[in-house]
Amino acid sequence: MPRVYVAIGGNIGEVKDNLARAVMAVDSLYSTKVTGVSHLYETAPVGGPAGQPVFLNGAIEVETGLSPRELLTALLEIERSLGRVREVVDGPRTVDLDVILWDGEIVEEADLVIPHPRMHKRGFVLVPLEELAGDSIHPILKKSISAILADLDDPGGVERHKGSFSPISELEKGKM
Ligand code: PH2
Ligand code: MG
Ligand code: MG
Repeated sequence: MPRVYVAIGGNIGEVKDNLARAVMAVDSLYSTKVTGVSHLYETAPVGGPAGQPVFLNGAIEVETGLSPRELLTALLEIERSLGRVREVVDGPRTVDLDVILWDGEIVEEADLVIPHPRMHKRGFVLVPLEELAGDSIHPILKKSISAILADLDDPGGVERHKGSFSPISELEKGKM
């Protein structure tokens, strides 16, 4: 099955709980397993309204039999179920789930572009992604994730979150 990477983030409400719920919801999708979860990072907002709260960002690795379009639709539904309301571009959100890499594939449709068109410029995507997929090659830039991150002038205020984040092992232990 294809190996897919999804960036996760949010900056309003109980962000960590919502991210954990989102990861579990992805794991529950038809024909889909979450096979890796990065640490979380506290990241300075990029774009959007001035003064919006700091984000928590992370990345997950997913194996799925769904198509890119089916996964996108499912992720948008999970965002909605966790209370996401789209008001301001790049503005505050409870949860954002973005498909960033799909094996070595390139998808270019109006509302679905993979690799994610801005991922290579964003420390808040690359730092957690590197934990899971440092050696994966970006199919357009033909560079590894680690090399793209190393070439980024300024990852822009990305600090490792001190608390633990292990939604899937918690799930397997029956705690959540
Ligand atoms: N997402 C955005 C815009 N800006 N900034 C941070 N730090 N983290 C994000 O996840 C983020 C952002 C659009 O999706
Ligand atoms: Mg996003
Ligand atoms: Mg999004």
